[in-house]
Amino acid sequence: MANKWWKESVVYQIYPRSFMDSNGDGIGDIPGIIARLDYLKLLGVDVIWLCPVYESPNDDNGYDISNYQSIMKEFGTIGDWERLLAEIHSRGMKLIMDLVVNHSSDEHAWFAESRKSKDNPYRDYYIWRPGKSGREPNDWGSFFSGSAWQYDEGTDEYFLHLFSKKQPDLNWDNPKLRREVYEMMTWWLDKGIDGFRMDVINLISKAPQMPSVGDGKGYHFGGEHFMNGPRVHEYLQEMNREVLSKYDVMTVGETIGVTPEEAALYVGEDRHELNMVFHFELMDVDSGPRGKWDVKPWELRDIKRIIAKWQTGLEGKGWNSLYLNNHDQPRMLSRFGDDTIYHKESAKMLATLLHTLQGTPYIYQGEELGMTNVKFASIDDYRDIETLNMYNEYVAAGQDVDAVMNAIYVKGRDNGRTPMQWDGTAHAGFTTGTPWIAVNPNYAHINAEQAVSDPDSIFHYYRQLIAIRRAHNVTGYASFRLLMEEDERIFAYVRTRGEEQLLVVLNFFGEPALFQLQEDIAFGRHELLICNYEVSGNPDIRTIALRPYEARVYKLQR
Ligand code: ISL
Ligand code: CA
Repeated sequence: MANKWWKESVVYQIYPRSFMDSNGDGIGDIPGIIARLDYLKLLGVDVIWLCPVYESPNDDNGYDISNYQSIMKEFGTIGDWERLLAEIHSRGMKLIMDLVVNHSSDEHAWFAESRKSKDNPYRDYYIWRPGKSGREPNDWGSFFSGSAWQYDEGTDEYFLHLFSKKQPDLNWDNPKLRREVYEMMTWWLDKGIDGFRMDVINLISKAPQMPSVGDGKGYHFGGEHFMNGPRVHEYLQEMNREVLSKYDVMTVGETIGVTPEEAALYVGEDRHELNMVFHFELMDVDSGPRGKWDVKPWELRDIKRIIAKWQTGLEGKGWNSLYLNNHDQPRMLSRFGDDTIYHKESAKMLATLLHTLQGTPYIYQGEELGMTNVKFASIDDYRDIETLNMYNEYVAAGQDVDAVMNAIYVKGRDNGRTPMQWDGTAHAGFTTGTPWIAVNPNYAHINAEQAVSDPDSIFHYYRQLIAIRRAHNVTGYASFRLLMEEDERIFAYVRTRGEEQLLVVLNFFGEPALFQLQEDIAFGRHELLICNYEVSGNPDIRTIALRPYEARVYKLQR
């Protein structure tokens, strides 16, 4: 596969609202980020992905944009943003911005025009339909509960919103809308940014007939009619031709419900669309048949199967993105590791997985400290619209409140949105005021100040992993082969590129486990690159007695 800078980068995701507050209003902001850039430089990341910082009424924390070319007042000014970009670049890092163009805010000027009349020039910037027998045009449900349609009295029609009713979907079938989006992207690129993360970009093309999907009762997930829709590749190729191809930038698309085969159509190196996509298969591994709130325990064999499928499925075709959590997901350590007894060991084990696969790793803020899920006592302490809407819907339908709260503890998006834990002082040093969402009470011992001062911390282990990636090209580019496929406790694999090989062995549980190589692989000399425990000599790496959550990476010389 061709060498590219974005294949050799490690990305750090910032959720600005929760990163660092500089002025005591309880809301993270751009000057706060600037003040912490040296921390990110010390960590060693190459690229910063900034979640939306645009003007927004914050129905969905900035994913509802009312002006794409201005900065949210709480976060600062365009001058602050320009300084941020310059400070990032002066440290040799890059900046990618969030592009949210499946929908805008209902407070965007386009929508204010669009709803005025059926013949307004902006009418077709959004998706309007008349009702059917006094009801919504179809039975699609919104990702955030209820119908995906909202009735608007002014013109007696409904508009589509796959997310909240303050996030009307843009109509990509309208060439004028597409032109506006490309001009806006160009405006940011000309300011010198290094790429985009594209929010739910595989939802932009809706099947024109927009048929109902259910049995006549309630609302249903209509994904088959808007995921990877009929014209999505046409639009992305146009965007690439008109905009992206003119710059040396990276792109990563968030794509709900894609398989490796579909992903290859977005990221295939000969397709001129995107560089990588975020898939959701791993994030669905602990969801039951009724979706994300229908929590079931994950199984290591499923995790192995999914990762192996994506590693081999895109091999030689396109590039993988690697993530174990983000601002929409529970904390990886609470979900896939052990956030109590083996806090440090399991966080390092998961980090080893993230950084030794083919693809570009994404670290979500606080992950490098081992930040964990949170359990707020009351629903009033939660802020996320998805969580609050679900709670109201389920409780109104008579579900047990404790069961609903438990689902929130395991899957709620606010788990990943509590403020960054900088030190052991009040509110974890995030703000001198009252934070917009409470800090996780464990900040007294889990915080950046502690981590930076402790050479054995998770933070310094991440630094080591990033340094290894930089020193050994094999870690990013090599091909993947799963070992001990059926084993229920150990995740082991070999990565190969030319004469270079890596052996990665991970114990995914809190009990000892025995790695025994069954496959026919000739090991030559071996060198231990990293381990989350002390290791004293291991002449034969065909058999390794692993301690709880032990992770080892060997470099093999054939
Ligand atoms: O994971 C999810 C499925 O329940 C959702 O939390 C999430 O909405 C989905 O992954 C799409 O995410 C993106 O678009 C949303 C925004 O709320 C998320 O923060 C964003 O990452 C709408 O813009
Ligand atoms: Ca602030």
